[in-house]
Amino acid sequence: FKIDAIHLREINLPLAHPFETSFGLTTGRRILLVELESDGLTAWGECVAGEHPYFSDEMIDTAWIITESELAPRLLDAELEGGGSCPEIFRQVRGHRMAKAALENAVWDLEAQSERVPLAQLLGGTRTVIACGVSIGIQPSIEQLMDNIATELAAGYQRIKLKCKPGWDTRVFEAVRARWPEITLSCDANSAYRMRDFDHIASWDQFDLLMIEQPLWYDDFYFHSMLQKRLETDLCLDESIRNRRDALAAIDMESCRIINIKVGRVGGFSEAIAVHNAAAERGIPVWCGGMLETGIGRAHNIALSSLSNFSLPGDVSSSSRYWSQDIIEPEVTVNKKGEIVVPTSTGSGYNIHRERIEALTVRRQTLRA
Ligand code: OSB
Ligand code: MG
Repeated sequence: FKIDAIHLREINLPLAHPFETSFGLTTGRRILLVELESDGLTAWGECVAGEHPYFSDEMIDTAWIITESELAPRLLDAELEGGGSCPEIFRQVRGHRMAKAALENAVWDLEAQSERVPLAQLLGGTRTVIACGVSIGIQPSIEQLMDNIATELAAGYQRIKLKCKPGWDTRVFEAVRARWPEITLSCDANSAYRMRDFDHIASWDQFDLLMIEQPLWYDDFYFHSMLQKRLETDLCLDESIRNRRDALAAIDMESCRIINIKVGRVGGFSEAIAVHNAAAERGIPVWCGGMLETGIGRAHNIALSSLSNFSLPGDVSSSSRYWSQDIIEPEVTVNKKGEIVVPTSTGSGYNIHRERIEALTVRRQTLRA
């Protein structure tokens, strides 16, 4: 099919609670949404790039420019078979994977609608429910963290991931393990450690963590493989994995034993499926990461998480953990077993709350074929 129009918009949405990582504090999000029109159908995509280039080198303003000047014109010119056509259409543009993913994922959504199948099924998903964990940001105090963990466990979440950094690590893990010796616990450093910290990180083997996520440089494989040799605990890579070849390199040199897949970070559903399959063939489990998405990105994460090798609880959690009101209906909810039920209706399975999006929009632009 052909895309008749692409609408870009920026919405500003305050977070219900601030989220702190080793690279900074987020209190609200500036989010680029794309809306595609094709033959009477509309489909949406969310760009997960942040306001600043701190998690990756992309940010909302670069994503906007690349989408407007390079990606949207190529998409409007193309004759598409489906979402899987996008990587080839965008191939000449290097990098900018989060910008590409927003458009590609919307095309997959469009394809699911036009074929009248659930998006999860179109992607090759087989799971009817997905296992959910939570990512808990760095807190002002250990007491505050303990309260948060108690709340999330009571809600049923299957895995607690603690954001950490030097000064918010060993002491915190000790306190959490003293109160909850048995829970499934992991940590995510977002690249906050260096080689001098190897012994320090090795001492965390005592906490029986499910994994340690991206402790070293955001673009590294080699030093993570050095570190993995020193640990009993499995390493997981997030930032370093940009595509299938990265996953193969990381698995081959044992830089990690688990992979976090974020569909925006790898450039869209096509590459996410390729990473998933490469890991599955080599016995490496994957899970779906999150980027503080609104319901549009969250719905796409749910569909992706229905693929079979998403065997560990992901960071896909309820809308209400992030937003006082989401921009989809119904909002994403998690049951008492810590699961999200994968929608079985056509497309993403959620409706867009257009009025709310209009009210939140601060910038817009339309491109036509
Ligand atoms: O590293 O997983 C990460 C949020 C923003 C940037 C990076 C990360 C995160 C999270 C939040 O951990 C996960 C979520 O959306 O729940
Ligand atoms: Mg991470």
